[in-house]
Amino acid sequence: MTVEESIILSNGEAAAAEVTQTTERTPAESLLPHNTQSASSSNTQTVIQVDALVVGAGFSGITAIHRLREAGLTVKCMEASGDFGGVWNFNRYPGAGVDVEVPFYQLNIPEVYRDWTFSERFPGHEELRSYVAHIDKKLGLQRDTIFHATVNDASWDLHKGRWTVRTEQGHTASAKYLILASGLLHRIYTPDFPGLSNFSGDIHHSAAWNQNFSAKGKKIGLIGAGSTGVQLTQSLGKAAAELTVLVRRPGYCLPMKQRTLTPQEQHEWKRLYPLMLKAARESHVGFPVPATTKAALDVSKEEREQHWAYTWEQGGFSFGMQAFKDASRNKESNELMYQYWRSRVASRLTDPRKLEVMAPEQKPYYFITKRLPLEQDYYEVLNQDNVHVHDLSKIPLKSFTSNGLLMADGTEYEFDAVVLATGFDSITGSLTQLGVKDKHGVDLKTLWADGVKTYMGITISGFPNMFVVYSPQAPTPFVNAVTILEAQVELAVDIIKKMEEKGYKSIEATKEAESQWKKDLYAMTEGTLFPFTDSWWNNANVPGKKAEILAYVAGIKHYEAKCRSLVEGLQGFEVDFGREDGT
Ligand code: NA7
Repeated sequence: MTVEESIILSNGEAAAAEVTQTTERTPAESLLPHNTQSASSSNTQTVIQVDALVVGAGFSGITAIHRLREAGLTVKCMEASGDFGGVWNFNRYPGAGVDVEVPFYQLNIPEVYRDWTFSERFPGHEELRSYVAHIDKKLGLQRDTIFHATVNDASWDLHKGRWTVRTEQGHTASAKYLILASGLLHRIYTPDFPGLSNFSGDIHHSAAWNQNFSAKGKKIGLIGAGSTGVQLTQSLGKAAAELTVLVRRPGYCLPMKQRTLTPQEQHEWKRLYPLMLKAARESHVGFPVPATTKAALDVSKEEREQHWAYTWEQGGFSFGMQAFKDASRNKESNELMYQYWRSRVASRLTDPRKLEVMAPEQKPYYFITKRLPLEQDYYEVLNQDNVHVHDLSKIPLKSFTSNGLLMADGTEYEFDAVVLATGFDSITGSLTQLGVKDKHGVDLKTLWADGVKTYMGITISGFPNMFVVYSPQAPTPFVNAVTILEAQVELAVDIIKKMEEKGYKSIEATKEAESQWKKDLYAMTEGTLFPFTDSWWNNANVPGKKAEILAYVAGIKHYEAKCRSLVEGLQGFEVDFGREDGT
């Protein structure tokens, strides 16, 4: 049996009987289908030899497998969980779904989209998992994927010019190229709440949902009002006897305008998909909407309100994406936008006390400088008598008790369950847990302790032939995920193709190029309101992490054009040409 065959066998049905589970599954993993197996004795003893190794089988990993295969490389993907789909394997709470509308949250691969239709404008988590299963079927991804393979060590062999990658379960792989596609919002963040372990009721994080949990008739406390908190409020508020939403800062929610989609209308659109997806790629945030060329302060109140009303009715992110051009730079313009938003909320959230928490007169942070959640009937649910709102910014949480929560003013809440919608150790959290070392043996976690350093967001000095996709220091946090990950994967694969064509041994970003990239990133936000708001966009959501600018705010079109101009002549890289004479 060849090495390749032994790996295929270890992922296929034939091997199932001889495979044993070697690691404990995390709470989230225990919810997953065991559709493939953990390390078997056969694959722990052989070293997997491939051109490219991909870490992570979410949308970015899947795209990387596909594009690397197209480029003629041999590729394997290692995935810690038991299935494809990344975040959609973990986000299984009631009401979970994507805030990006069809057709923009899908891969730009005709053989995949040709015979797939979604049932709603904003698909839910179950449908997204079916979609991912469809991609797998179309592209035959399983034959190149090893599940339950948790990468915990990767080092560069200077002599061989290859990466050696190991997993917790005992796999070893050797690859010329390493592609980290480990995701942005994957590692759960549970704040260090005092007395958390004293609570005797159910407690779970949104991304590790207990499928046996029923909210019916229960008293529930929900911490968090980001996109996840909003979706959970909408579903739990309808089922629970009582729901108390504990809010530190409210999300500035936009109307989703969800609707069902017919196969017929998608059939019509499909002819236009190449154009639509190209236009998304050439846009600012991954949606082909016209940029607003006017400043709010240069037009009349009537014109402003007409524009806002129009974009509001479009639904989705339109209100934010088509903001007046001075909204993210001028405080007065930003305030006008906020007050318009607040008036729309006030027309629905009629309880004045709740309104003052969810849309206060004085805004707690600038509009559009933090992810805008989408909502369907959030404010109607908040209005319900069984739904309560607690303002943590005024009365913080003191501790968990055995029955619920004790607040700083002595108020006690009794809950049957507490749900944490507190977000993720985002952006860097997954990358720094992989045990990836630079060519001198220093872990990425150590190297990034005082701040993220990359070149173009996709390469890192000291890590030859390694590429990071769906990554920091790129437009990633604030744009459509699929658009940016496709752009980044294609950039990485184009560099690899160039190297293979020329027979180069390795490529590595220079320190100078890296530090210039960071300077450019900071320069872009100068004069904007983004640096004034803390959130996961700038790593400020987890205490102890270094808060910094991590988004390339000039947008996808600008980013890709800039990267392409640099990649063209391999500018900012040191190249090992693999020849004695250095040619
Ligand atoms: P987010 O957007 O990071 O939201 C987390 C929420 O949890 C947010 O309301 C936080 O308040 C709140 N939070 C976090 N820590 C605490 C503590 N210690 N006490 C009280 N409240 C806290 O995560 P989501 O899961 O909603 O969404 C993540 C992304 O997934 C989203 O942006 C989409 O791109 C998809 P804060 O606002 O920090 O005051």
